[in-house]
Amino acid sequence: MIKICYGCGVKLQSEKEGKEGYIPLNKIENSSYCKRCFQLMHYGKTTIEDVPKENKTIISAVNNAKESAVFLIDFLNINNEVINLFKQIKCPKVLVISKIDALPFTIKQNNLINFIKEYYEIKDDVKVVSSNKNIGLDSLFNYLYDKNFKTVYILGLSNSGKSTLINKIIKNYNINKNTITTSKVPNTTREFIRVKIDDYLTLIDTPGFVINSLNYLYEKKINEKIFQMKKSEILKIDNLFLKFHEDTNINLYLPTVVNVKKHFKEENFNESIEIEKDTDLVIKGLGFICFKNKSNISISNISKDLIELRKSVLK
Ligand SMILES: Nc1nc2c(ncn2[C@@H]2O[C@H](COP(=O)(O)OP(=O)(O)OP(=O)(O)O)[C@@H](O)[C@H]2O)c(=O)[nH]1
Ligand SMILES: [Mg+2]
Repeated sequence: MIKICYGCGVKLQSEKEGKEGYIPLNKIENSSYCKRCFQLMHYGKTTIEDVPKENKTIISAVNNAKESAVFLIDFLNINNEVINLFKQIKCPKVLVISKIDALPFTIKQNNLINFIKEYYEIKDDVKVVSSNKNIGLDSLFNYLYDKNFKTVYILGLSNSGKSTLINKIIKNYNINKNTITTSKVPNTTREFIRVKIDDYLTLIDTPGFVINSLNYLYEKKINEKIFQMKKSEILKIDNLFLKFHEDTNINLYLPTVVNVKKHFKEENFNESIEIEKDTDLVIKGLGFICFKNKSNISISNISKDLIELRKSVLK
């Protein structure tokens, strides 16, 4: 009989140690989790090989199923590439801003929703949740019933909080308390995992989409930092450098783990960018910087395809 790992959705196997789904032969009878999920749950890391599913494989599976979808997006990962993935989903769907507990106090939820709808031209509904703080879950749950979403694919970038959301819904609304593996490691969920919540609703956990990004993870409240940069000054953001060619006020929105300070040594700057006033410089997988004034900057240690410019979310 084929047994599936409850934590990540792959077929359990005892032949190839170091590969997906491995579980020692003597454990396969009594355990519902592969070695990788066991390691992730207990140690937060794994030695098992990681091969992410391709985005287009996930998208076509969802589109062929003709069911419905919840697409999670978190504040620091709102960018064109993720929105384009959302737009490629061709079934009834809702965009849900996850980890809303981490939103800085200065950003108002309703303004953010309106911004996303307008700027990215989203016709579908946009909602918010925090699985950690139990915010918006009843509202989302009722929404799925009202809209007649019965089999719902939970989609989003890796680490957007899909499995955590499903576990929270299981905890709140279902008597079966088995949990799916969640972790700080990207691509935790490997296959589609069907979770029957009740006679009406089934949620399907999915492997996260992967895009070219810096892959910072955050669980705590996002840091908002304000800097006044003078002409010729350099700002160091972890390993990235930004050189300012005129006086500029900026607000940075970054995970708390990211170190930001002025830097007093010249670097090799390879790219220049002109930025209009009230524009966000989005650095994929890291966060964004809102430029209050028209500016000209040079960047170092970051490739241009990790960067997007957009009208500021603060406006
Ligand atoms: N602050 C905050 N962190 C969250 C929330 N939900 C999830 N996280 C964190 O985000 C990280 C990723 O969560 P997962 O649920 O494993 O994400 P996923 O989308 O299933 O990731 P993959 O399976 O890799 O695609 C974990 O460290 C969670 O603790 C939330 O509501 N608030
Ligand atoms: Mg997952």
